[in-house]
Amino acid sequence: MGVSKKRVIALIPTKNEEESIKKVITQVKPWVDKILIVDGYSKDKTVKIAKNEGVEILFQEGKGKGMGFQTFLKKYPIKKDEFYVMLDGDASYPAKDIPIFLENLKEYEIVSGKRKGVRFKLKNIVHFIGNKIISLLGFLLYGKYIDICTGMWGFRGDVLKSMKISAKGFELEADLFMNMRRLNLKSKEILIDYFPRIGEEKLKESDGFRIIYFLIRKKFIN
Ligand SMILES: Nc1nc2c(ncn2[C@@H]2O[C@H](COP(=O)(O)OP(=O)(O)OP(=O)(O)O)[C@@H](O)[C@H]2O)c(=O)[nH]1
Ligand SMILES: [Mg+2]
Repeated sequence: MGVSKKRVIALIPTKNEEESIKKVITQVKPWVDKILIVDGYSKDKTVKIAKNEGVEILFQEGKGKGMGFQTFLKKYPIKKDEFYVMLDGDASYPAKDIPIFLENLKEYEIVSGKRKGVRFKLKNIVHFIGNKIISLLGFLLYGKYIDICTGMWGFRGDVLKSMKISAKGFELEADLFMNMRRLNLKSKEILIDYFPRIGEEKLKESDGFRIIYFLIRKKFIN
């Protein structure tokens, strides 16, 4: 059951997360009324495992995490007074913090997780610097500094209904941030743990450049 009186729905985007999805579902379940998985054509057992856990699956149109979110906005009957929490299906985000997100959604229209412990391991240096550059660019172009590339967000239903998302892939979070600014939403960042993902990485360095280009293009071109 959700901690708030509002109905709470967890949204989990997945693509080939068979190694982690059961763990994520188990961690999320106690805090929400419903779990909805938006799947991007997983070729492994992700969908089967999720179905066995009694979770609803929405099969996305097109390719990429952003297209998954767009399908959700188009197909899912979002209600204005519901609360939504989105987190990745790779077990890198702390489901135990969902109640904090819900508590803040009573006051704020959009809530996002600021990741601590994006560690300075050699493997992660490119990620770390890339994340900082993207956040800095977000500040320079849109006037607010947040951890843009975070995969944990909370939204009120009415806010989701007013969002316009054009991102197809991993620019999704940048698009959420831009919607936050464009709609002048009352927002809050919450400090969260960030764990090493279970399973295979899907984000590539080229995605970082795509996100940067997206932030610039949307500001100056369309
Ligand atoms: N619906 C949908 N989800 C996707 C797609 N691609 C990735 N995802 C999911 O989006 C979430 C974030 O993707 P990740 O691969 O973890 O990307 P990341 O967290 O930026 O980077 P790493 O964890 O380092 O790989 C995960 O839950 C993925 O399963 C897609 O095409 N469609
Ligand atoms: Mg991840």
